[in-house]
Amino acid sequence: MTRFDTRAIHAGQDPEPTTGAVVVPIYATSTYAQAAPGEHSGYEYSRTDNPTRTALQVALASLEGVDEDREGGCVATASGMAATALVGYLLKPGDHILMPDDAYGGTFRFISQVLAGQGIEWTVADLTDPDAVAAALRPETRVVWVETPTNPLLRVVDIAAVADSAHSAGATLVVDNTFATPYLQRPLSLGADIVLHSTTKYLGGHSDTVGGALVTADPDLIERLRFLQNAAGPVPGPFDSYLVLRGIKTLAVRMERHCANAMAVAEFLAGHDAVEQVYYPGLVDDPGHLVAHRQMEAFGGMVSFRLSGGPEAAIRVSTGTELFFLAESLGGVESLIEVPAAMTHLSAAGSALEVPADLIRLSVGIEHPDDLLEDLDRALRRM
Ligand code: P1T
Repeated sequence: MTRFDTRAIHAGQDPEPTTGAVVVPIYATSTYAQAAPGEHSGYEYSRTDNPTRTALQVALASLEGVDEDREGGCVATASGMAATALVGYLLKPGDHILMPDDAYGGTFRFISQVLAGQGIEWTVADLTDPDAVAAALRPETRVVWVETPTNPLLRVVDIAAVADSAHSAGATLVVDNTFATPYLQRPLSLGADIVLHSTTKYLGGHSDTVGGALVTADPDLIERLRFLQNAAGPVPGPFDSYLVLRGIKTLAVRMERHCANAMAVAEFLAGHDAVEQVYYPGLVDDPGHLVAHRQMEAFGGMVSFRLSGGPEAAIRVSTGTELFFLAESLGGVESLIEVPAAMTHLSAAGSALEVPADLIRLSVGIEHPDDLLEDLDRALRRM
């Protein structure tokens, strides 16, 4: 098997056989002509399969360590939440999901407000604590849901340890790998059963599309997920599939710069008088540092922090930067700043996943690091 950076450019992306085009074409077609009823090229209808989407799925599976040598595969979806919804379709009333106490607000909203309404039980635990995981598992637990690093507190969960607990309880381990990307962390190799992505983020990488994906090495599970993808229909169109595939080609080089810039930003903030606390697993005194060091190649591009001045100061700083745009989402080449309690995690208000009102989250982009530090410094001075 070739190396990661090479597979990002080549897996599923052979030249197009008719013309030799080196870029996978955008197959803008809903249907495919058949020679006789049922006699087709392998493609019959684009909800079921589309060649641009197939290329993306093969590439993503390969990056998560599933290729020709391993069974399983990938289903690409219309958004990260559509991928979450497909996991939800695996469950039935009475089943239980164990959730982390820090996770993307939309994931919490879907589980607590949509799946719960269909009779699926859920509870929350600190998944960074192996004893808390063991205590929270029930005979009905079907899914243990891990995000690592978590959104927005950048907590690090020991995937291999939680995989052992989940499997001993007969549960499936789902790992949301959006923040780390397969370049930094490959959960299937640590025991996860399903990896979930919002490809909207680092995989797409340019804040120009919304998408998601599930990857598994389990042949039965991928068959079931493919059935659900086709039956429920939350598929990405060919143009969106193309954008994510194009983004993936540069994932390795972008992630190097995201990680280096985020480390510079985290160190700068940790030494700043106006900053009370910095959350970044790359800092040696961060509680997640050792596990992150073991299970990740580097520490990612997300940094969160709290100011000594409280929520008003957080609002002033988040509206005071020029290069960091005040916006939801993450993982694009441009830097973003946001206040999760008022934006991405509003739906977690009043719940066990509520985030501190004065927390600021940064998605550190790939601009020149000195410009980013100067931008933050100016905003912190003004507060
Ligand atoms: O936005 P969508 O592509 O549907 O992905 C949902 C999702 C899933 N998992 C994680 C860890 C996420 O961060 C997200 C989306 N998050 C944001 C939009 C955000 O700003 O945090």
